Amino acid sequence: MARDTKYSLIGIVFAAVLAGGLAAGAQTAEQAWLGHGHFHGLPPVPMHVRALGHEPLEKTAVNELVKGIDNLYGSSPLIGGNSAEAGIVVGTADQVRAAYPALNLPSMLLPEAFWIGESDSGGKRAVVIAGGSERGVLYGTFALIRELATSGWTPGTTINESPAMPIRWVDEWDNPDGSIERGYAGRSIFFESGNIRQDLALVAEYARLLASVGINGVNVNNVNGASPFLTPDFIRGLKRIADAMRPWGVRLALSVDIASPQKIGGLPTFDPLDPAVKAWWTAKVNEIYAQIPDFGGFTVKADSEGQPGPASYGRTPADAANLLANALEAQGGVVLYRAFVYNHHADWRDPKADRARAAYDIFHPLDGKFATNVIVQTKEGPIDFQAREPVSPLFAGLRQTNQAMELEVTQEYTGQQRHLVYLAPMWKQVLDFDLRAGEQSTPVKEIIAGKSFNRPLGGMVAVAGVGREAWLGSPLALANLYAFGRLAWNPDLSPEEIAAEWTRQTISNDPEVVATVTKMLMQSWPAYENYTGPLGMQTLTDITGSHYGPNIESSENNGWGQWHRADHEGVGMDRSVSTGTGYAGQYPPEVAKIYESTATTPDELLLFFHHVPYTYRLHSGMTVIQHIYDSHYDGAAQAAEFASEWATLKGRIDPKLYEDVRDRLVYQTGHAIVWRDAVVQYFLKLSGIPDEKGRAGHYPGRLEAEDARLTGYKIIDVTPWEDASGGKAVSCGEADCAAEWSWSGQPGRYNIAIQYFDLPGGVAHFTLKVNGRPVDAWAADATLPSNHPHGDNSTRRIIHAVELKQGDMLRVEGIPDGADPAALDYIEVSPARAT
Ligand code: GCV
Repeated sequence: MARDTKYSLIGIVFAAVLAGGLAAGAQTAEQAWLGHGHFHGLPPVPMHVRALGHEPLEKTAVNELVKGIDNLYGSSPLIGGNSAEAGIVVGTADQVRAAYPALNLPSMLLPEAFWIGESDSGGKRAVVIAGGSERGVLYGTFALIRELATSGWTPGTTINESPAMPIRWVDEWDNPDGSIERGYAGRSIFFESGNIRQDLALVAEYARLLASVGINGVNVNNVNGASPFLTPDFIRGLKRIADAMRPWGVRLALSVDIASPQKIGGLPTFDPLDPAVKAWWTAKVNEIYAQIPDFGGFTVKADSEGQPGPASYGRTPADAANLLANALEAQGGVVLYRAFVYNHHADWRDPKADRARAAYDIFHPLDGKFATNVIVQTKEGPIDFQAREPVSPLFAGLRQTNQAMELEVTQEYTGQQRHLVYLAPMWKQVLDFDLRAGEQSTPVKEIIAGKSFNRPLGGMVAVAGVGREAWLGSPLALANLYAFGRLAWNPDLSPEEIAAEWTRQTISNDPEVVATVTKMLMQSWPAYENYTGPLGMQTLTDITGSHYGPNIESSENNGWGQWHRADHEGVGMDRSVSTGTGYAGQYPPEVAKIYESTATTPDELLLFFHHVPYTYRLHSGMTVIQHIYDSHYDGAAQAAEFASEWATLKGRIDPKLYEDVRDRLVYQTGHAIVWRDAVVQYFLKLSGIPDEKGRAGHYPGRLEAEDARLTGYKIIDVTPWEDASGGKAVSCGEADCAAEWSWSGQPGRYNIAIQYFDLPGGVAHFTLKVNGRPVDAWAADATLPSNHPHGDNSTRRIIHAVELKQGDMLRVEGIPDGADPAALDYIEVSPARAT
């Protein structure tokens, strides 16, 4: 990949403020980042497009150019013409060479590569897009649109790019009934009620979006429960999805259940070495290719979390992967075999048991045994998309096997799109991590690109989880999908520049808006890590439930193996070779040595690799327990900052977008406090060591519901206890209930926070009254997990600047509805800051 600006003429830079791209209405690719607003700046060259070829992807490229130019400059370009008229020329390298023989194109362009430069024939300047193939033409076109939308075209620029890795796919975990596993944006764009949806307009829009950042494959169905997708009816329906995506060069792939020959094929076995099973898969693959000639291939989850697998017959993952690979080979398909294979009934009493070891233990011995069209797909860390994990050692453990890295765009463990968490900085750390295989430089990005070990295939796959609610449910979450595509294309890009690019195209090109949004995005993952599970403890979320709110002990005393082993004395999992599970020894020696010792393990991963006392001093000089307290207070304060930073954008961006994101950030501020208080009070109780800053366990201005005068409300224990202040709340089993406190502070203006539980299955109503006068009333109408009062649904309402004097009566009235008992945790009264 190369990019150079031949001479430094400052070209036309389009910096005009644009109207918001995230407009309401139909769900389109424009809504995510292809809108580009309306710059109405001056175009760099005459808006006259000369198309040199007419293959389908070239036609798409020209259509996209027309749409992009229209969005940018407010008028459509003219199409056609000859070299004398052309302002933008679009074609394959061969077509460009024939039409512009004097132009100095690179001698070789790979099929997905493109070159963008200028021709100056007869004093007539044109911008030329030349693709290594029609696909390269399309990617080059999107690149030019991006360039125009973000910085404008600088005369003299040439851009010469090719993707870093061939596999750049998204996985969707969509089920036939239209639900989406770990999806947080509504229902499937592909399926409904056991069938393919009639209207596939959204699928085409999605393909546009993906192609615009170079993503070339979509695995459309859940890796769990995949067998129904291979029935003949379903395959005929899948053809329609493939047809809808094909104009953008996005290939369809499928998750398959390795037991399909038995489950839907009527065979008595699914043994990968059985000849009848082989014949079944070959026939099935041929049936698919008859409908979908450019079918991408299969993704497989086997012997994992209850999915059947080759282990049932004493066979290996290589046996299963090669069975499918052989069936696909003649047609050009590939197998993405997931290394997410582990025993979820592990013995938690066994100090040597360790889920983190599983992928390496199972797959490393099979290195070299996989067919050439198999790619082993490994999650970025050894556990499961936690807020922080070390890089999976398997990337260095497979040197004769193609590899892909799996990431999650859908924010399963990272706030489920209700929290702002821009994940590109985390992914970038993983991509850049040098595993030092063979004592050579082997950063993960080069391993998965096939460069380190000279592999023909490899890539990046993201579980995307898009749905029918604005793609990812929350506007700023789309930066993650964008960043995934950009990093899979070029892992050397920085998360900041990607964030700025996305902001410019989606929200505004106003430099202050770009700076503010970029800063917020960049701060969001560290903030989330701080107020959830720092020091490599993993996320500390409810791992047996929603994966959303806090539930610290849910990781312990069960077979799922996400243990952090917190006890009265200390915390962390000993994964050293000398005294622990030996996991650290799975890394190449230079890295293994770093993780083996507490002295060299970086603070942010200390508790992933070591069990230490709470009084252990980190490299930062702070004790572990004080770090736990501080990071949670810091993280919650950082989350509150996002709302303040966003407030500075009022009036500068689309008002609907402004309000939507503002409300989300206010919610996040409150939920970060739920997280902070849960983790802090848990470790305070467990360790018995006070917070040296005096915050843990002391909440000035907090008035507990269980201490109030209650009418109708009954006191309940909340489970887990740390999810409610003091472990208790009040719940209403009557038609209406009230909790009342008398205020004993100094007269003045106060903010009053009401912490309540917003349960699904009903819309409870609350009113705050001061001396009988209503000051606020609201409905508990959010959609949050857990059907009992829990950190998942604990929600904060803040009423600002209420005048109070000593003796005032504060009363919260709750009216339950359906399954929502208007449960209340506490109120907190704090001085209103003078503004
Ligand atoms: C599709 C995690 C998720 C599961 C997911 C699994 C996987 O365990 O919670 O929902 O299943 O990962 O990646 O297969």
